[in-house]
Amino acid sequence: MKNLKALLIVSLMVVVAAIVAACGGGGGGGAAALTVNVEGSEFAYKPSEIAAKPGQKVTVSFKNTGTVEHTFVIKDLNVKLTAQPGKTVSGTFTAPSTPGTFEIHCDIAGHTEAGMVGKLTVAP
Ligand SMILES: [Cu+2]
Repeated sequence: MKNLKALLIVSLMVVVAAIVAACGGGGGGGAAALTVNVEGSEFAYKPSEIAAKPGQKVTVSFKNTGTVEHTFVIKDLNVKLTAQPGKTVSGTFTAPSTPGTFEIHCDIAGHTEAGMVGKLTVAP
């Protein structure tokens, strides 16, 4: 009798765990929104690489820790954030539904050439 009760409790826990797993697993494409804090200075992004899931909503909070104006541009996705020194600007975009890599760069004259580049990787 005692064993049966224990078995019942264990099976119940397994069922609950299965339900929780099913709900939390997501039905693909429904990745939770991502917020990334990126710092820009002369002449680099920190971090310089961002990873997102296909179709994921991405909010970039771009802080200019340098002494001149910097931008955060992902040309392929029509993303452009411009931050004055000491300022933080943010923008939200949706990662493409197909995996790939997208260049991030600062479009202030000379900055890309100086190494102010990064990469967005979209992968499942
Ligand atoms: Cu710059």
